[in-house]
Amino acid sequence: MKKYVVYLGIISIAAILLAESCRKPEELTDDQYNEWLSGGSQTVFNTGSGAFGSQFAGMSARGNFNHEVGDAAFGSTFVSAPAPVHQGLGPVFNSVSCSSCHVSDGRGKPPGPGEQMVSMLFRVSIPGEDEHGGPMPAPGFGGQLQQRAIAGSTPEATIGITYTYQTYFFPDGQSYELRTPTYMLQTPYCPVPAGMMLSPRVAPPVFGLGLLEAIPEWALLAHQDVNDADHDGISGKANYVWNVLKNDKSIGRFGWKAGNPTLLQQSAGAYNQDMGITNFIFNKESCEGQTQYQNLDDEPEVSDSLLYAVAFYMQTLSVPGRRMADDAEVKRGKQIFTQAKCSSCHVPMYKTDVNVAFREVSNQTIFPYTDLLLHDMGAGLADNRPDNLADGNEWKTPPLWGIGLTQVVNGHNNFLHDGRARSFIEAIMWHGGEAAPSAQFVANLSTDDRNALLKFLGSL
Ligand code: HEC
Ligand code: HEC
Ligand SMILES: [Ca+2]
Ligand SMILES: [Ca+2]
Ligand SMILES: [Ca+2]
Repeated sequence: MKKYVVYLGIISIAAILLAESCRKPEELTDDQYNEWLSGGSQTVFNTGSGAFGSQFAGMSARGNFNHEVGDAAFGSTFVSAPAPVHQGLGPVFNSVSCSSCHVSDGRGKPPGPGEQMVSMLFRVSIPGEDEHGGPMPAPGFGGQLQQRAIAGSTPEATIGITYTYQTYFFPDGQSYELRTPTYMLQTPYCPVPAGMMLSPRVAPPVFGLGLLEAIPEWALLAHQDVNDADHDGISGKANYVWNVLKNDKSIGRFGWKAGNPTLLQQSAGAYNQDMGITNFIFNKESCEGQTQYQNLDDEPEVSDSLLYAVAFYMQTLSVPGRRMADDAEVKRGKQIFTQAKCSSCHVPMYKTDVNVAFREVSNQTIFPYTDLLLHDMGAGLADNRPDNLADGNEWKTPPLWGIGLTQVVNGHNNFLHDGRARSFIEAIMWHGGEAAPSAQFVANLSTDDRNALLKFLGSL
């Protein structure tokens, strides 16, 4: 409680600063904003295991109610029909609830040795594009591999994951180990089409997304430099993807390749593909056109209002505030973050659009540390599977806000799209392609400076 009072004080100072400079906001430097407030007014100072699960402050009673309905739906376990509630699971699916993958509103991880995949999934496609420029569904498998099925149906396939391990040394003599995954498609229920491509993805954290959705498109495009016209080695490309309700393309913001335009569509797609739950946006079972399809699509299996409530829940989770932002070593780490050009992609600060209809996300200064753009990350991280404008080497820069609380909330430090990294330093040393010079810069740091950088990441 005490902390809130202190931060309220800081908020009002920040508000004065903002008000004084509102004529020329573009001239404000990072330091003039309050970096403690990663999510602007939607920042929460909770450093415990629930750090990713707080609802926005200052919502109306109706907003709080919708958030709570969405929260309950996010945690609901679906079962196969007939059942009194939450029926319609499958016929094929990845998991039984949103929260079984987005654990505590945080991230998933790859399975351990001998375990089944729980909070991770595989996208699939064959070469070519669908009618909207998206990935071409694989005959028999569609756009996603479902490794589980209800009684009477067959899982599409399972995936075996093995790792090879290699040790490397920094110039200062310290060592680090990287593990490289290999994926094996096992027991497919039908012949695998030639050239089928697999894209492994762990569930990313889901807090702060309403603020990312509120960043104006022009502000994202301002960082775009598709052909690296300024020759700094960093490109950055917006993905443009099919927006079902708009019946047109929109900028992609969500998913590891920015393959999804809105939180509503992402949530509807998750119900449909990840759980086999039809809805008004995706009203055919994921196995439509395949042998397991039963054509039982007359009624959506999740109601429109519950779908909207879950999407609203995704829009209204607060961002954890910074810890130790004024610590001398953390501040030095932040300078190194800039010197290493991490901030070229992990762009620290944005201002959200003015939005009178959704004032909780309106006009907020936020510190997400992402540009939401696609970058070539090199062959080491490539999935070699295109996704709209993203090619096989490209990934969206993930936000880094709250990343220092991953261990506390999720009990692991598995990072990157497939969870292969087991620490910050492993995640950094996997950076290739456009980001290779940044990784090289970090490799050549003194032990103290590298530790300062890692401490800074831990403070986000
Ligand atoms: C089987 C695990 C799994 C389940 C179940 C699941 N998700 Fe996800 N979720 C993922 C993965 C993996 C991604 C990244 C997808 C991609 O890269 O395209 C994701 C991405 C998202 C995102 C975008 C996050 C971001 O930062 O880009 C949202 C929002 C989301 N899921 C919401 C939901 C909702 C709502 C449900 C339940 C209806 C749900 N998810 C169920 C695994 C899952
Ligand atoms: C060229 C753009 C670019 C630069 C430069 C860059 N990154 Fe990244 N970063 C990315 C992308 C893209 C990913 C996701 C890659 C993946 O999942 O395979 C990523 C992932 C990460 C992750 C893991 C995030 C997560 O949610 O799993 C961390 C931590 C990280 N970067 C830190 C850094 C640091 C520190 C630096 C500077 C030394 C840096 N990055 C430089 C683009 C960049
Ligand atoms: Ca179903
Ligand atoms: Ca499928
Ligand atoms: Ca450039």
